[in-house]
Amino acid sequence: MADVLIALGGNVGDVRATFQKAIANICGMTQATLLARSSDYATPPWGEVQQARFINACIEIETSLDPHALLFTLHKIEHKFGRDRTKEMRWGPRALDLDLIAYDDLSIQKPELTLPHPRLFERAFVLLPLAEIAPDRVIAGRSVAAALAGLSTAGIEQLPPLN
Ligand code: A4P
Ligand code: MG
Repeated sequence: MADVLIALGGNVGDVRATFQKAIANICGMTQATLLARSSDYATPPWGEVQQARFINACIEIETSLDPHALLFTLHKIEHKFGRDRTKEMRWGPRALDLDLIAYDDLSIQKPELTLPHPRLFERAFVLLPLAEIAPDRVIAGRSVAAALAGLSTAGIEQLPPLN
């Protein structure tokens, strides 16, 4: 079994409801156990594109799927919840983005799958939810909490749980 961290993001539609359903789908479709789920966070948009604020969260799962099969399944779930990669721009608005952050301590350097996620350490919108569930996890030689300490979390708001 592998211990896997997944980041969720979105800024189109009812993102928090999408997350709930997407997490159930991730566990069902990857035969995974949900080990931890962060709060949802409202986050200022990162990148060049002018767009609505995002909701972000992170989960930790245990699965026996290999990393490529897992990413393939995550893409299927993105599509199921309204994401159409042919009609969107890089770093632009989307209903659901599922990024593989870490898969055990595995290192992969391919365009279709880079592990750990190559932009993890630039992104407070990933590290802040991750620090809630796995502050001591060491990724690429750095603990999540230490990596977060070097970034600004300005404008990021932790949201109360949904009823
Ligand atoms: N890929 C390679 N490695 C991975 C991995 N570890 N996990 C490949 C997931 N995918 C990986 O991904 C492009 C390609 O990367 C895929 O075909 C996959 O095989 P994508 O999700 O289609 O592209 P993207 O999402 O436009 O690019 P990227 O770099 O993942 O950007 P983001 O950050 O996901 O962009 N601001 C806030 N506050 N919160 C956000 O969630 N998200 C974005 C979207 C922009 N600004 C944001 C947020
Ligand atoms: Mg992505």
